[in-house]
Amino acid sequence: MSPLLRSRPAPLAPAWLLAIGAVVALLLTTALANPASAHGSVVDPASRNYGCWQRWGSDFQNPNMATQDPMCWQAWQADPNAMWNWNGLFREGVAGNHQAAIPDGQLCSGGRSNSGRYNALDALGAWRAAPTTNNFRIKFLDQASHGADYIRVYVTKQGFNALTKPLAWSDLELAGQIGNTPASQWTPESQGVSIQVPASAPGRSGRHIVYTIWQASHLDQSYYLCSDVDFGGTGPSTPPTTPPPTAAPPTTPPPTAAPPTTPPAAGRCTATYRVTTSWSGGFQGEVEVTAGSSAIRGWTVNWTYANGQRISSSWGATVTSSGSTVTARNVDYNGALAPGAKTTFGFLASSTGTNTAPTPTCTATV
Ligand SMILES: [Cu+2]
Repeated sequence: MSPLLRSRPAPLAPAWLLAIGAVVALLLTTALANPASAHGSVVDPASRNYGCWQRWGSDFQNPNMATQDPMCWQAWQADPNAMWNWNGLFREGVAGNHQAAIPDGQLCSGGRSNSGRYNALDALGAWRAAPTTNNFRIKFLDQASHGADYIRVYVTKQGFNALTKPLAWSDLELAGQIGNTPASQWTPESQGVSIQVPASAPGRSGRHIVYTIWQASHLDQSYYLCSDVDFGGTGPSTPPTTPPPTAAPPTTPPPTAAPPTTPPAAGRCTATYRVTTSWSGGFQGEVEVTAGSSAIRGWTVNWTYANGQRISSSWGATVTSSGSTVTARNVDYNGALAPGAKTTFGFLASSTGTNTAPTPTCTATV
C-alpha cells in the first residue's frame, strides 16, 4: 500500500474522503440512534443525584458518607446508577401533563421513572442543602445541547417541612420560568451548554426544595429535578441537625475484599456482558454474574477489548485494566452467591467508534 501511496497519491484522496464521510455518518447514526443517551440536570443548586455524584463519585464506597451525607449514602446503596446517570432523570411522552404523570410523593424520582432507578431520591431526610437567597438563579447543564421548550422552577411554600412531608404538587409555587430557548442561545460549556433561570421566592426561610422541570426540545422529553436549598443558610459546613429516618448506616466495615484463601475454581460461574447505553465517544455497560450449581464465595470476570475501549469508572466490582485486558473482582457485598444466584456490576468506558462486545470469562472462588 505505501509504494502505491507514494507513487500515485491522487487516486487515494477520494478514499480519504470516503473514510471521513463514513466516520461522520457513523457519528450521526449513533447520535440519532441514541437520542436519549446524554442529557442534563440542575447543577446549581445541585439536584439530589448530581450533588451526590459530585461529592462522592470518586469515593462512593467511603463509609464516612453514611454519617456525613446520609441521604446520599442511602441513595448510593439503593442504586449507584442513579448517580452515574445523574443526567438521565426524565420521562418521555408526557405531553405537558406533568401532574398527571407523576403522583404526589414521587416528584423527585420523576414518578419512579427509568424502572425505578431514581426512587431513592424521593426518600425523606436531611439531604445536603445549598445556602441561597430569596432571589436566586438555577443553573441547568444540558450536556446534549437539546435546548428547552421551557424550564419551570418551583419552590416549596413557606411552612413545608422537607424532613417529614413527601413532596406533593400542592406544596409548590412557581418561582421562575423561561420559554422556548434553543441551545444556540445557551452558554457553551466543555460538554454541552448551560443556562441560568432567575427565580424569586419571597418570604422563604430555612430548608426548602427547588423543583425544576426541563422540557427538552429534541423530543417530548421532560426532566424532573429536586434541589435542596437553605434560604438564609450559612452553608454546607452546617451538619444536618435531624437524623434522617431512612438512612441505614453500615453495620459492617466497607468493602475491602479479603484475598481469597482458596485457589479459584473455574467453571463455577458465568458472566454475560452487555452495553446499556452508548454515545459518541463512550458507553455504559453491565455484566451479570451467575453462580453455577453450587454456592461460591467470590468471583473474577475477565475480558479483552478488541477496539481500544477503556473503562473509566465502575460500580459493584473492583475493575482494573492492563492494556486491553480487563479484570473485575467482586466487592465485599456481592461476592457470595447461592447456587444459580445472580449479581450485576456496571461501568463507564470510552470508545473510539467500533465497540465489539467481548466474551467474558468468570472464575469462582469456592
Ligand atoms: Cu438527552
